[in-house]
Amino acid sequence: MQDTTFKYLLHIALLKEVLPMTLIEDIVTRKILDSRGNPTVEVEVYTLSGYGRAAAPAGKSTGKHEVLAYPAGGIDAGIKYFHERMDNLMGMDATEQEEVDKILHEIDGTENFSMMGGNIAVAVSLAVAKAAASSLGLPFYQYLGGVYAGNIPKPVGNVLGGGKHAVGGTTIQEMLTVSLSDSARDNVFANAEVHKLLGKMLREKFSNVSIGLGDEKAWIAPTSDTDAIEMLVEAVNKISEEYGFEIKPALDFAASSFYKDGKYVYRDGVKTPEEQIDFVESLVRDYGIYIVEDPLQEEDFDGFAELTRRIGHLAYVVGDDIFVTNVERLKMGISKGAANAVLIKPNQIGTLTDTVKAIKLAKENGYATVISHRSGETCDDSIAHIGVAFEIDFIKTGTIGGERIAKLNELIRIEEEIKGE
Ligand code: 2PG
Ligand code: MG
Repeated sequence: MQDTTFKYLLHIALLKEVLPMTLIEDIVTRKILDSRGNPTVEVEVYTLSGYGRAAAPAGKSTGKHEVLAYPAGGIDAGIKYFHERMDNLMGMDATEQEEVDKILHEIDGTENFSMMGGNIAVAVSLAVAKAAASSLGLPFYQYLGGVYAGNIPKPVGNVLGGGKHAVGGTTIQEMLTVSLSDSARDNVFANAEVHKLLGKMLREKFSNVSIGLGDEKAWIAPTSDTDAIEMLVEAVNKISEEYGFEIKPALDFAASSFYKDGKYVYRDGVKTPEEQIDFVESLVRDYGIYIVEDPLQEEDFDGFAELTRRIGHLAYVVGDDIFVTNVERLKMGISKGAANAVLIKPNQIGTLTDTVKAIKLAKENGYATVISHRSGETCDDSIAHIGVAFEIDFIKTGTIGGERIAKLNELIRIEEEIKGE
């Protein structure tokens, strides 16, 4: 027998041996706590030779067009609904992610996961992918991205905020720091230093008031938006100088959450949509804001397009609530030139396959990508792996706090593995 034929037959024999190892044997669901003390869902998927666990996060400033996190009856109703139908997934090959996600859509049967809940779907979908990776003995990022996966996204971290995440804070939901060195470890540490320095600056400025932390562990202080931005810029510049690499300021307005009756209602004044566009443009020009996320409300595609025309060459204009990780909404944005970057949140759309479709569409059209945590989180670190696997540009996941550093520390570990340091 020729050597090559022998190798081929051996290969087939081995494959036959290996394949059953990735078949789904069991699925376990449970309620666990999220970082706000609310129940969320955790799912475990078992194959003969592996296992994957994933948990869903929870948004507070959710987009109107996201899939529903849970059905009308709440998390228990969603879990019950899934349990009664999860036999459909048993025996499926965990490496057939698209098939698995198709079945999840079929099990639910609605456009927006309103029967089972997008949070249950996303936890199952991610747990299946992690089980497949574990069955094949591969790190999750490498299973998803292949041998060339290796770009570590730059971390974007919320350091001072308000909006729906912190009553009494700024109107703009998040003031963020973005560290841009080539080292993931240095970036993670530098962002945390910006957080620390801002805390010190705020305690000095507001010596008679107690300074708290919001949902994402960003500082809350009774400051105006523009004062807060000035402090952010000062802190970012100081740490940048100290660390010797670029660190930039960024903002997530989450503008839908303070858009009322056709106007943007700030604590210290009201702006028309035109004034809001001018305001955002001036912030980018005057303060060098590097990323502006959701600067306008979620239905204003034309406003996003106008703003992108004005500042798209200077800053990333990121769509979160406007796109909700949904390819149809993203396509609409692309056709109008609305935004030049997209926020990616797997639980906004409900499955890994749908998430990857949005990432690919964005990349094909030259949009930058930002993978993101939610304000309510667990220690699940899937987004760190997805970020590396698909060469995503940025990862927004806080700067401190157990549920945030779960992702950041995982980036450090992945970097070590990739660079072999
Ligand atoms: C956002 C997110 C995460 P939430 O608006 O980008 O920071 O908030 O999870 O509450 O939607
Ligand atoms: Mg946002």
